[in-house]
Amino acid sequence: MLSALKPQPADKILQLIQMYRDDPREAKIDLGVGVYKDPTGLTPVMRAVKAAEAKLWQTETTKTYTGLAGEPAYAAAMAKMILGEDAAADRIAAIATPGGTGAIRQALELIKLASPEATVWLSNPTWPNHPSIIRYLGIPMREYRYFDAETGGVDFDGMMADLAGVKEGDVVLLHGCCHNPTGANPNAVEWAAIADVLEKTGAIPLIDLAYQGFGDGLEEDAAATRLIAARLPEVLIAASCSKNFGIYRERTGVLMALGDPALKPTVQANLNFLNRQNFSFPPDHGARLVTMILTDAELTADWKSELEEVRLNMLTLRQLLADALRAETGSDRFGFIGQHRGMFSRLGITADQVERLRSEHGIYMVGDSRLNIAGLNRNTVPVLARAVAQVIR
Ligand code: PLP
Ligand code: TYF
Repeated sequence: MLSALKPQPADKILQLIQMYRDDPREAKIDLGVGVYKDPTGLTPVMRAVKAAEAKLWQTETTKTYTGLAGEPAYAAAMAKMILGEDAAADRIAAIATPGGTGAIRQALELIKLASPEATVWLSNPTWPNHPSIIRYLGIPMREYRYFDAETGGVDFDGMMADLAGVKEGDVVLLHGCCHNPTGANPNAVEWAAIADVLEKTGAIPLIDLAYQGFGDGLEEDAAATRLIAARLPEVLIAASCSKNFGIYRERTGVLMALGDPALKPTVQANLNFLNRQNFSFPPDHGARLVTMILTDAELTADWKSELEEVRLNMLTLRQLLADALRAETGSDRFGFIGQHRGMFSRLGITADQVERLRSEHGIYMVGDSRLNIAGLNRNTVPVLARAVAQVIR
C-alpha cells in the first residue's frame, strides 16, 4: 500500500524555514514564515498567556474530555471578541478547532456537506493553504481579482466585477483583515460595497480572520467582519488565536456559523459531527488560556496592551522600510508598504530578484516577494532596503 504513495508538494513557506536554518552566513535575515518576532528576534510567550498558564496549573482539577464543540465559554468569549459585546448568540453556532487552519478545514467540510455544488471563490492571490485544502476536498474553486501589482493596492474594480458574477449559494472567501500574502486591504467604503455585492448575488461569505489586532487595532480589524455579519443572513467565520495570542503551537481556533436562529440546533449538531469525524474533541489548552484572558479584566488589559505594542512595532517597521526604500531607490515605487497592514507586504519584485536577495544577501522571503515585516528590526531595515535597491537596478 505505502509504495503507491506519490511525493507531495512541500509548503513553500515552511520550506524556507529549513533553508534559512541551513544557511551558514552570520548576517542572514529571515522574512519568511508569518511568525511575530520582537526587536531582539524572539517570539515570546505573551505576559497574559504566562499568567493564565500559572493560574491554570494551580486551579485545574481534571483533564477529562471537553465537549465535541469545545468549552462553550471559549466560543462565547471569541464571539464577543470578534463580533462585539452585543453579538447575537442565538444566530451563532460554533466549534473550537485546531488553529485557524482547522476552522477553515471544518468550514469547507460544512460547505461540502450542505451544498456540494457550491463553488468557493478565492482572492488572487491568497494563502496557499486555501486552494490546497479546497482541492484536496474536491470542492469547485474559482478566483476573483484582488491585487493590483501596479499600485500595490487592492484591484477594487476587478474584485467587484468578479464578485458580481458569483452565483447564488457560492462561497466567497475573504480575509477579514491583514490580507495574506499581499498586505493590501479594502477600506471601509469598499467593504460596504463588498457587503452590497454579496447581498445582491446571494453569496455566502467565509471570513478568514487570522490577524485580528495586527492591523489597525483589535476593534478596527473586526469591523469588516462585523459589517458583513450584520448585513448577510448567513456567514462563516474561521478565526485563529495563533498570532494575536502568540499561541501558535497550541492550535487554537474557532469556526462560527451565523444564520437563522431556528436552524442553530441543526447547524451546531453538524459542526459537532464534523469535529467528531475528524478528531472527536478539539484541543483545549490554548482555548482555555484565551477564555481566561478574555474573561478577566486585568488579564484582558495586559494582553491588549502587549498586542498593541506588537502592532505598533510592525507599523513602525513598515514606515521605516518605506522611507529607507524611498531613499535607496530614489522613487516612490514601494510607498504602498506604509499603507499595507498586518505582518506581510508583497514587494512586487520578480522571483529572480527574490532569489538574488537570498543567494547574494542572505535575505529570505517567499518567492512571490512576500515579506514578514516582523522579521525586521531597526538594524536590518537599511540592509534590506539597500539589497532591494541593488537587485532591482
Ligand atoms: N489564515 C491565514 C490567512 C493565515 O495566514 C494563517 C496562518 O497564520 C491561518 C489562517 C491560520 O493559522 P493557524 O492554523 O496557525 O491558526
Ligand atoms: O503564511 C504564513 O506564513 C503563516 C504561517 O502551512 C503558516 O500563515 C504558513 C504555512 C502553513 C501554516 C502556517
